[in-house]
Formats: sequence, C-alpha cells, structure tokens
Amino acid sequence: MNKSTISRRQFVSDVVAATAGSALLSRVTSKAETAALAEVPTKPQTSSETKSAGDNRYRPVITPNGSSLPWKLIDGVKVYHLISEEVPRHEFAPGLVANCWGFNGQVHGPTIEAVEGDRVRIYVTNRLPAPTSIHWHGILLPNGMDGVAGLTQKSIQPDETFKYEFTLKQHGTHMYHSHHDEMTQMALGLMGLFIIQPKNPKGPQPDRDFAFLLSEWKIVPGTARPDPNEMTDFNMFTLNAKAFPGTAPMVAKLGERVRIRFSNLSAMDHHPMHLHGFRFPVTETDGGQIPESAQQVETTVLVQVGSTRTIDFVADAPGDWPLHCHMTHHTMNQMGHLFPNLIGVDKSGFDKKLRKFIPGYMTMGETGMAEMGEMGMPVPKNSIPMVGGQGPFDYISMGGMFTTLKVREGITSYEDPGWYQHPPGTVADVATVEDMKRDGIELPKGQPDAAATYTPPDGDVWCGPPPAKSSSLAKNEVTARIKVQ
Ligand SMILES: [Cu+2]
Repeated sequence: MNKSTISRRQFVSDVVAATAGSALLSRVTSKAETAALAEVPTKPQTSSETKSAGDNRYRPVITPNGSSLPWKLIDGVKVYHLISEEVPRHEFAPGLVANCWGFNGQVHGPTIEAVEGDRVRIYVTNRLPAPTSIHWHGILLPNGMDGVAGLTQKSIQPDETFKYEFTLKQHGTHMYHSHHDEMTQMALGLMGLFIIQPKNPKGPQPDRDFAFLLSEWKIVPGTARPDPNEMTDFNMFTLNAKAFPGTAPMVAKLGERVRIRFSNLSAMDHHPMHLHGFRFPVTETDGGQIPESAQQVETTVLVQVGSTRTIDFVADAPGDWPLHCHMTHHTMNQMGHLFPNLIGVDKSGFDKKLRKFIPGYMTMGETGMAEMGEMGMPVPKNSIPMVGGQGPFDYISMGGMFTTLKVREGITSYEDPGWYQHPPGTVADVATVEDMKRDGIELPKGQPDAAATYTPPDGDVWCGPPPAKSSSLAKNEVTARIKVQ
C-alpha cells in the first residue's frame, strides 16, 4: 500500500493491534490456531430442508444450508432462545473453514419464524467474550425492544441472558443482527433471518418458500478467522454463509409456486441477484408488500445493504437454473487479486526461464481465471481461491454467491435430484459442417485479428505500468511480478 493512502482502517487496525488489549485481535492472528484448524475435519453440511414446525397456519420457510429456531408456546406467547457464541470451524465450502461468531452453534443464526399477530418472547444468552445486543431489523416494536446497545438498552454482558418481548404487527422478510460493535460482530457472522407469515394471506401462497441471507467476508488465505477490519476488499461472498460449491440447491416440482426471499447484511456491497430461466415480480421489501400495480417484472433484483426483497413466480420451466449475484467478483471464492493481467499474453519461454529458479512453475491466467480452480493449483492451506465446482458437462467456473434452482417434473421428494437430463436436441453443442453450410456460416480465413498477436514496439508485453524487476531475477533477464505462493 502506498504510504499516502494509508487509510483510517489501516491506522485503526495498527493502533488496535498495538494496544493488544483485545483478545479478539490476538486470536485473529494466532498461527497456532490456524495450524490446528487445518488438521480438524469439518462438520457435515446441514440439511437444506430444516423447517420450523408446530404452527399449521402456514407452509414453513426453507433456509437452504440453515435451519429454523424451535419455539414453545407458553401462555399464548411463542418463546425462543438464541445463544450468541463462537462457532468453530464453520465450513464455507469444502476446503475452507473459519472460526466465526454465530447463534446456537450455527453461522448465520437459525431463522426465526412466526405469524403476524403473534406475541414473541426471545431470550438472548451471550456466550461471547464481548458484550453484544440483538436488533430486530425492520420489525415494528416498542423502542426499548429495538436492541441498540447504549441507546435503547444496556449491552448484554458475557454470560448474561436478556429477554425481548413484543407483538408482531406486520408480515414479511426481516432480519436480526448484533447492534453492538457492529463492524466486528456482523463481520464475524452474528446475524439471522426473521420471517413473519401473514395472518390473513391474500392470493395464492408459495409451495416452496426459500430464504437467503447475503453476506460478505474477508478471509485471508491460510488464516482461520474472518478479518472484521476489512473495509472494501472482501473475498468471500455467501448465501446463508455458504459459498458455491458449498451451497445446497433449491428443488421445486414443475408448476409449483416458488418464493425466494433475499436479505442483505453485507458490510459494504449491494447484490444484484439474477435468476436464469424465469421472470418475476418483486412482491415485498422489508418495508412491506408492494401493491400489484406497482410491482416491476425483473430477472435481476438488487438487494441493497440492510434491506430485503421477495420475489414470487411459477416454476414452469424444468432444468437446473442458476441463481447468482451478477457482480462477477461476487461469484469467485477468495479472489486472487494479486495476479497480473495476462489475458492474451504469449508466455512461451517465460515459464521455462522461471523453472530454473522455481521447479514446476507455471503461469496461470493467459486465457482467464477458470483454470485456477479447475486444475486444482497448489494454494495455501485452508483456502479456495478461484474455486468453482464440477457440473454435468464441465467445470462450473463460479463460486461465491451461486446456487441452483432445480425444477423437475414427476419428483416425489425434494432431495437433490442430481443433474437435469435434457430432452434430446435441447442442448447447445458443436455446430456440424452441414449446419454451417446450410446456413451460410463462413469462418474467417487466416490468422486471428491483430489485437491477439500485437506486441508493443519496446517488446514489453505487460498490461498497465511496467512490472518492477526483481533483483534476484533481473540478472537473468527475467522480469516477474507474479506472486508465487
Ligand atoms: Cu454481489
């Protein structure tokens, strides 16, 4: 980092690290913890079909990769119990685990579900090493139940249990999250969904009702703890705290009515969530229901930080349909920002020279980044840079905020049905010579266009400013600015 651009966050991080009074930050950088973490097997993935039960007035919401918080009815009040605590070895996707903060052993916390008009009593026990509080985001309630530490209540000290109680006056998709030291506590995972079902539902209700909480993290490859000091350069983007290929698919029967609820508690980024194969009206925000006359039909819905959006549609097209954030850097896992831009660069000769110093060295990125994940390049322990997942045809070069909606005819359960079997003649494939002849498709003759083979007059093939010469390599006339792990 350029000295003149040392920012407030760098300054704050240095000062905090120097004071060393913070147990949290000393743990962030604990090498022993990182090493220990790499040896421990990860927990199995949670089911995508865990639902709350016990109230037959609605079809329970499904939190893919998550679960719903159980409750009991005491004198007409629904009673819940959240426990804020360290969650060791939360698995974001196979190959990456981190020690996070969550609720009841999960990251994010379990989904709270209730019905408009219900009286709810929610106990919150703090098992964190720091004070905390819980804010019920978007929910209309008495001011003293709003959960803002310092302003509307005392903070909940370690080992204390607080009690919140209010009556639900609305319905829709809402959230809960820590409202004390938010930058740290939310960055470590202290958040969850709060779904309120309508008391008097209007119109057709969903057969399949999925809810996602979007968030973002900075997890430096090889470390064991999300870095809460990060301000802009996040490298993990998650749906319910999972990144593809760790995300469970949504499954629906052909013709079923599907609802997808998105909520975003990322620190700094909005997420335009795009669903393939369907168009849909946005029917709700966390402010309430949108009148039908004002609903816009979309294929992408922007979910701003601190808000929720709900979409409803009929799953009338069978197949495996991607649902993903359309910011392309949000569908990568632990992006490799330190790589130079090598698109179109002829690297023949370069690798050979460098192998004299680094046996087995191979430059990546000549045609893009997909090969990074596909070829399983060596990476630091406990990291998944550029990793996507294997699909039925090829490697799927996306990670992060990516999952699928699997729509099938004739299924009898919502277990993952495997990959879609396409009817003959409905898959894009290599064009035959006969096809091209028939349709007058002519291929350009000769060499590719000039741009692909252009070499600047001075022979420097690097994009952007010339790379710095490494002192150890310069004498051999090798110039490098590739970071080799
Ligand atoms: Cu995004």
